[in-house]
Amino acid sequence: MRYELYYWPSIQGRGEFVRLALEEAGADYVDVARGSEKDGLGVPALMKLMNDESGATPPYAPPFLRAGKLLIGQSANILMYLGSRHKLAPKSEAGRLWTHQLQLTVTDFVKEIHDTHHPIASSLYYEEQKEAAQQYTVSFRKLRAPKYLGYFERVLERNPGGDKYLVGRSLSYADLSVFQLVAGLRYAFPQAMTQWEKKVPRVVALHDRVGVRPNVLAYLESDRRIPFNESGIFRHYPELDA
Ligand SMILES: N[C@@H](CCC(=O)N[C@@H](CS)C(=O)NCC(=O)O)C(=O)O
Repeated sequence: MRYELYYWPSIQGRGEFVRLALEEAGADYVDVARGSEKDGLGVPALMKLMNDESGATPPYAPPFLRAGKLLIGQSANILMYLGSRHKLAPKSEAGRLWTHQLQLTVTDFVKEIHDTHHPIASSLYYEEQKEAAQQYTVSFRKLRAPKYLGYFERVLERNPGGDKYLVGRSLSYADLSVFQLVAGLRYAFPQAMTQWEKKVPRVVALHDRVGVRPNVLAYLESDRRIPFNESGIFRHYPELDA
């Protein structure tokens, strides 16, 4: 089955957590909005699905994934689905729930990262909320980012299967997502991240381990990996990175 991923074509954003899972799994997928309009793809295809009033399970916002008859929204939900189909999560109920729990925590963290540049409203430009962004980011840098990263460090430390992966003894989609968090935070907050990383050596080692997996590495080096930029979740604004 060829999956159809629907996400904005010029940013990594929340779609990247799904792209990484599809790439690691070697899954057959089309990144719909990045395709050509001549082939019925591109942003119009994404908008068409978003505005479709006939579907009984409309997604709220991208990313969403078409898998045969299923149309699945919410990045954590998409990953839960891909995890069981592509051996990127344990089979047991407890293991599946735990991996999903970790992913929901990633989702929370992503929202707070987003709010560093959009603390007042997503509908306003960064330039219209710069002052509030600087205020918000003080506590993000001091408390929130270290707390989330420290949590994933503790999870690795306490994993009965060892500290190589977050869940058990093998890679899960949560590991891919923590890889993306580290890569993104390094881009957005290069100075602060140098300090945060000192306290989370297992998280950094996990990032390095995931980044050299053959499928992940091939993806990162391909033009399918959109470079970080100032339109996505992880934005580098030096004034926010004390
Ligand atoms: N919790 C959802 C959030 C989805 C979301 O906020 N998507 C963004 C793009 S990254 C969007 O287009 N939002 C439009 C909106 O919130 O109105 C997820 O993780 O998939």
